[in-house]
Order: sequence, then structure tokens, then C-alpha cells
Amino acid sequence: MSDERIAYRTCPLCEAGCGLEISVKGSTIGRIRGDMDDVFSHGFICPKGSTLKQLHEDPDRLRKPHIKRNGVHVEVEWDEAWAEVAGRLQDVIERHGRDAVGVYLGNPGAHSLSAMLYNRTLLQGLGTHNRFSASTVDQLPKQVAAGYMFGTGVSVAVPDLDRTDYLMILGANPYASNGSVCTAPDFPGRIEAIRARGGKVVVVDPRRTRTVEEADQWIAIRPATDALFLMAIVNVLFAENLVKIQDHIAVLLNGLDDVREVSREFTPERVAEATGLEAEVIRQVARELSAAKTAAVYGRIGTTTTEFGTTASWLVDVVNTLTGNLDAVGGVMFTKPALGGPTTRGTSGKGGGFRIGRGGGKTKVKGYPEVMGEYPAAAMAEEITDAGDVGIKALVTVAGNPILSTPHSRQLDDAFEKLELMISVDLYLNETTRHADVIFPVPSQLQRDHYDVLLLQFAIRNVANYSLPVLDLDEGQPDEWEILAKLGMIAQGLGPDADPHLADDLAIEGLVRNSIGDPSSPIHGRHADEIIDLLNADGRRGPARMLDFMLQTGPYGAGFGSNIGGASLQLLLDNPHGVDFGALEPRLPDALRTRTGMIELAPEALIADVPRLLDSIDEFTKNRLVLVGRRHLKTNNSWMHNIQVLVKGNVRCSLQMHTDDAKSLDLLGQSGDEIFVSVTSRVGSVVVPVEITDDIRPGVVSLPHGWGHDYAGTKMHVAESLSGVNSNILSDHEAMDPLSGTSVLNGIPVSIARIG
Ligand SMILES: Nc1nc2c(c(=O)[nH]1)N[C@H]1C(S)=C(S)[C@@H](COP(=O)(O)OP(=O)(O)OC[C@H]3O[C@@H](n4cnc5c(=O)[nH]c(N)nc54)[C@H](O)[C@@H]3O)O[C@H]1N2
Ligand SMILES: Nc1nc2c(c(=O)[nH]1)N[C@H]1C(S)=C(S)[C@@H](COP(=O)(O)OP(=O)(O)OC[C@H]3O[C@@H](n4cnc5c(=O)[nH]c(N)nc54)[C@H](O)[C@@H]3O)O[C@H]1N2
Ligand code: SF4
Ligand SMILES: [Mo]
Repeated sequence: MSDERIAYRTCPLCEAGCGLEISVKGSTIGRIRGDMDDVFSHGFICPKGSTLKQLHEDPDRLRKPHIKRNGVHVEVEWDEAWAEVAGRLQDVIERHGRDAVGVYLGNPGAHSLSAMLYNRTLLQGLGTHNRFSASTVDQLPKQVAAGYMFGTGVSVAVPDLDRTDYLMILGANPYASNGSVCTAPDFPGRIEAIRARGGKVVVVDPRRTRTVEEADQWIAIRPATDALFLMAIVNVLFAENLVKIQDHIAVLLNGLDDVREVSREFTPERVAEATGLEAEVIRQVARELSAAKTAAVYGRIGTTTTEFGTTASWLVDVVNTLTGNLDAVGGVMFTKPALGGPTTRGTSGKGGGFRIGRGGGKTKVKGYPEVMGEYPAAAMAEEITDAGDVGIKALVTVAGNPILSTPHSRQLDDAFEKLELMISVDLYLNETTRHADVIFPVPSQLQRDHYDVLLLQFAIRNVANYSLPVLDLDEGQPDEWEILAKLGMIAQGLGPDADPHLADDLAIEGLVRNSIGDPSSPIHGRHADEIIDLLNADGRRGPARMLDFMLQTGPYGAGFGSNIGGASLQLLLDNPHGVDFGALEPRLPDALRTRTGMIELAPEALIADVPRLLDSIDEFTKNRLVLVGRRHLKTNNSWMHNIQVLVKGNVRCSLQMHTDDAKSLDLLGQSGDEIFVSVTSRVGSVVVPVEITDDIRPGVVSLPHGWGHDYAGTKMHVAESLSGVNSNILSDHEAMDPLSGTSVLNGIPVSIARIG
């Protein structure tokens, strides 16, 4: 019994980052529970958290590299896989140049310490401009809006959930998702606490979700019209003299008059029909937001993945500003993450600002501009098939499943067939990696160390939490960071024997040199060799060493001796339940990184786009049937349907439809058998079972994404047996928010017909 032990580990499956308490005997995982002593999650866990055990043990999870030979994936040794890649990647680069290699980075990379720190090494090694990621099917509009207003793509103000008196949620269902771009373990409990302390919760969503059920008010908006709704709120705030800007914000504000001006035409009456809301409801919300002692407006994926994603995200913060809630306790606030970031480094209160299309970067076929270093995922297919000599010939995917997650997936599936080479870094042989010539499997989540590099940038408290690997690596298995760094080196031409530790040493040296030259750094002016010796003293390499460096030079950092007791990796090792650096505090003007040092309330790009918003009113007023998505608490995008304990029971890939719509489609009155319908959009068609319900607005149907596991050549037995349909067969690769290149995944026009 002596080898039984308890390990603490932050759950990397979603953005909540719950602390887990894991019992381990030898190399076998026992029970996984919520860590009651975690400084942030206090024992909260959802049904997915404990399945890290099943994920680790899943016989379908890849343990060895796979090479595709004659159309079939065969397991090979690591050396063979490296040699294969080195030869073929070099060949593509020599013949077609570096931009011929595309990269797609998927969502779990945002939850992986290795990927967060070493995707950079991979990208530098590849030297390609053809970068794509899940951001353009997700949150990029929020980052673009924040960038224009506050200066950087991570200058996102998060709702101060624990202290607000009034929370308005648009297009998010934290009871299923546990929150996003707002890191808050037990988001549901925090919502309930608002009401328990006498506050109010309003949810804007075309579906009556679990979050709606727990709220005071449901505003059943028509999909994709949040920007109109928010603009009308702005209109009312000005028209009824409800604008109340705090003093410290007023002196930092550019563009107040422009916002007033552009909002004039968007009266509640004007947008009522398009949004499907009573004008009086819009007025009521505007009045309440202004009157509340504190209030926070929070918009998520239902607002970002629409044609007006950036506009809606911008208006969320316009409303927060006009109601006196920007950078205010109980309103929306900027974090001060322990690792530091773009809002803590460099000159305080001023910066380079935010632009898109930098360096003239645009896609070859349709000319979509670069946004935050990448192009729309929706353009990947055409950049492979339609760009001729300058197109993408090879692709590297890391932690992504774009065949199920990105628009017009049939087209993408065909395009992937045309690649000369595809390399995937993943856990599974799935819908996407089945196209890969070489798959490099990463260790399971429990075999890696962890720190939420990205998601703690958006946390509602400033906390830090490091987890050691719970289990050892398998014999011969490189860590995820070693795979990424080595691929980068191979792309540089360093060959199959390249040692990732050299890239790591170079990377850390670069970071140290940068930091000693940065006047805002606590180690400014010190000697690089001294810092590197101190870093190396504990024998750490890889992510742990880099993390130590970032912690020590961050806002709470130990500064390599200059601030005894400050943040360092050792501090986190000594505190396995995490360290709480406290609630958020007002950070303006310090956190601003706009060129002007002002808050840009009326960014040029957004003001210039207002006519498009005005024009949209007619289109939205038309009576059309539109498709939205949804999430289930027991799923995780496309890749956890192979975990039996999660998918048994009522987790279904069905089309939710209102009773009235079912009636007019003549789907009612049938007992017994399941009813199937075809759902058809501009680009595709699927057949799905219908679930008739009153928990959705008439005129709206909902299908979850991430399903459709019926592709040949995969190895995910549980998922295959469930199959479901791929909802992204329906999403249109040409429909996007032009300001960010983010796809329209909500509000897709569809027609429906009964089958049989
Ligand atoms: N269990 C589980 N948790 C997850 C995930 C998962 O797949 N499963 N995925 C994770 C990821 S990657 C992300 S990005 C987050 C997303 O987290 P959330 O943003 O909370 O995502 P959803 O739960 O899909 O909720 C989106 C809501 O928007 C509504 N909606 C659709 N269209 C519109 C619209 O036009 N306007 C408005 N106002 N609402 C609309 C939908 O009905 C839905 O209820 O969740 C994360 N957490
Ligand atoms: N219609 C519609 N489409 C959507 C959405 C929607 O709401 N509606 N939501 C969008 C959103 S918010 C997102 S974030 C995207 C997600 O899009 P993607 O990131 O492309 O897809 P995931 O389903 O997250 O698949 C992740 C892949 O990473 C692998 N993986 C898991 N963990 C790891 C790891 O630690 N390391 C490595 N290397 N690989 C790992 C999995 O096996 C899987 O292949 O989907 C988007 N697509
Ligand atoms: S809420 Fe998210 S982080 Fe917490 S246990 Fe569930 S999946 Fe893990
Ligand atoms: Mo996401």
C-alpha cells in the first residue's frame, strides 16, 4: 500500500481549470475528485473532470507514431516517423517555399502548457504565413474588438462575477460550457450567488438553456442580431440620459460622440422586428443596466460566431463603458496574470495599438486579411485547392480536428486529399488525422505537467496553479513540447536527429535577453548569464523552466532574488492547491496599449462598418429558418465522444425544433418511431433525428457540433458507434464576420424537409 499517493492536477479539459485530487497507485489512476482546497475551484468538478482516467486508459488513444502506407495507418517507432517527416517536409519546402506549409492549431493547444510555450518554436521553424486556428471559429472577434479598444488582442475585460449586482449574458451557456474567455471554475455557482445576494441575471439566447432556467429573465433573441440589440441599448442610454461614465474613464475616452452619432438610427422600435424583441424589453434592459449599482455584460460564442461578431463584442464593452462598469469592481475588469502579458509588459498605459492585415498579409484566393497572425480557417480548403503554385501543399495540425470543427467540412475533407504531405500532432486517429501521412501522438493529459498559460489571462481572480505530471511518460515517448520543438527544428532543416533541448535553450536565452533589455522587467539591466545560471540551478528544462522564468519576471514575481517570497515555480510547487493573488483591481490607464494611450470607444474599423449593420435590419426581418449550435455538459467539442461514461445516456446529436415549426412541417402527431428530417444549407445537407421542444424560439433550430464520426479510416470505436452528424457540413465557408475572418456558425439559413 506504500505506493498509494494523492496527486493534485488542474483539469485541462475546459476553460474553468478546476483543481483535481487524484489518487494513484503505482501507475494506475484511482479516484478523481474535485480538490476541496484548490484556491479557485474549491472542490467544484463537472462530469468530464474525472474522465481524465478513462482518457488516459482509452485503448484507442495513440501511443506510437503512425505512418500512412498504402492508405492505411501503421504503427511505427519514433525514429522512423522522424526520418519520414524530415525527408518529406524538407522536400516540400525546397520545391514550393515555406508558405507552402500550412498550420492549423486546435483548441486543446490553448489548454496545453507544452503547446502554449512551444507552438511558437514550431511556427518559427516552419516560417510560414499560412497559419490557421480554431480562433476563427470561436473567440477572435472578441479579441479584435478588445484590440481596437484597449490595444492588444488579450486586453479582454472579464465580468467580475463574484461582485456584480447585475449580469447580462449573451450567447453563452455556462451551465453546459463552464464559461469561456472568462475563467471561473463553478461558473454556475457564481451565477447562483449573484441572485442569492439580491442581484439579477438576464440571459439573451434563442434557446431556453439551463442557464436561462437559473436566470431572472430570458430574452429570446433572433440569432445573429445581438449587435442590433446592443446598439439599441446604446441608443436608449444616450436618448434617455442614462450614460454615467466614471471619472477615471471619462478622461481616457476617445470617440464618445461618434458612438452617440452612429447609434441614433438604431432605436428599439427600429430593431424590434429584426431582433424579435419588444422595444420595451430593450428599454427596460438599458434602464436596468444603467441603474444597477454594478453591472456586467458578457457575450460569448453565440455573439462571436455570427456576421457581426466583432461589432457585437465591441458593443458589449461600449455598453459596459456607458453604464459606468468598465474597469470597475462588479463590472468588467482587466486581469493581472501571474505570468504577465501584453498588458503588463512594455510602457505602461500606451503601446503599438492593434491592426489587422499587417505586412499586407492576405489569403491568396479571396484576399482575407491577416488577423492576429492568422487567416480564416474557412479559407483553408480554397488555399489548398485554388491557389495554384502559391497554394498550400502540406499541412501540420496540432490538437485540431478541423474536419468536424470548421465550415463546409465536405469541401475541406476533399482538399485534405490533395495535400502532398500532412503531419498531425494529436491523441487520436480521427476525422482529421486520418488524412495525415504521419501522426505524432502526445502523452496523455495525466503524463504532462500543466499551467493555464492562456486561460489565466482571462480569470476572474488573479491565481496561479502548477501541476506536475501525475504519471510518468511511456517508454520512449517524447513529451508534447519535445515533439513540437523537434518538428520546428526539422522544418528548419536540422534533420531527424535534431535535439529539442537545444531549441529550448535558445528560446529561454532569447526570453532572458529580451527581459533584461525591457525597462518594465524586474530583471532589467541584469546579466543574462546570471539569470540563466539561476534558472538552471534546479536542473529544470522545458516548460517548467520557461514557466519559472515567466513567473519570476511577472507582476508578482520573485525577480530572481529581488522580491523574496514572490512568484516562482518553487512557490507553486510549495502550494499544490494554487496561489491566490487576489480579486481583480482596476487597471486603467496602466493596462492600455493603444497608440493614443486612450480607450478607443469608436474604433475606425467598427464605425466604418455600421452601415452594414443598418442594412442587415431588412435581412434579419425576413422570416427565415436559421440554425444555431449548442453544447452538452458531457461533451467537449469533437474529441471526447470516445469516452463511454460520458456519452451513455441522453447525450444526443439531434435537431431541436420548436413545436410550432414542427407543426408547420407536419412533423407532429407521429408516435413511436424517431422522426428524421433533412437539413439543407447553401453548401450542404444532413439527415438528423428531430427533438421537438418548446425550449427554443420558433424559427430557430439547433444542432450540436463535433459529431459525425462515420468517416472511414478512423480509430475511435465508441465515437464511431454513436456517429451523429457533422453540423459543419452545413456551415458556409463564405459566411463570415469580415472584421475578424471568423465564421458564421450561428444563424445559418437552412431549409428542412421531412424524410420518409
Ligand atoms: N461541456 C462542454 N463545455 C465546453 C465545450 C464543449 O464542447 N462542451 N467547448 C468549450 C469551448 S471550445 C468553448 S469556445 C466554450 C463556449 O462556451 P459558450 O459560449 O458558453 O458556448 P455554448 O454552451 O455553445 O453556448 C452558446 C449559446 O449561444 C446561443 N446562441 C446561438 N446563437 C446565438 C445568437 O445569435 N445570439 C445569442 N445571444 N445567443 C446565441 C446558443 O443557443 C447557446 O446556448 O465552451 C467550452 N466548454
Ligand atoms: N458548428 C460549430 N462549429 C464549431 C463550434 C460551434 O459552436 N459550432 N465551436 C468552435 C469552437 S469554440 C472550437 S474551440 C472549435 C474546436 O475545433 P478544434 O480545435 O479543431 O477541434 P477539437 O474538437 O477541439 O479537437 C481537438 C483535437 O485535438 C486532439 N487533442 C486533444 N487533446 C490534445 C492535446 O493535449 N494535445 C494534442 N496535440 N492534441 C490533443 C483531439 O484528439 C482532437 O483531434 O470548434 C469550433 N467549431
Ligand atoms: S468544468 Fe472544465 S475544468 Fe472543471 S472539471 Fe469540468 S471539464 Fe474540467
Ligand atoms: Mo472554443
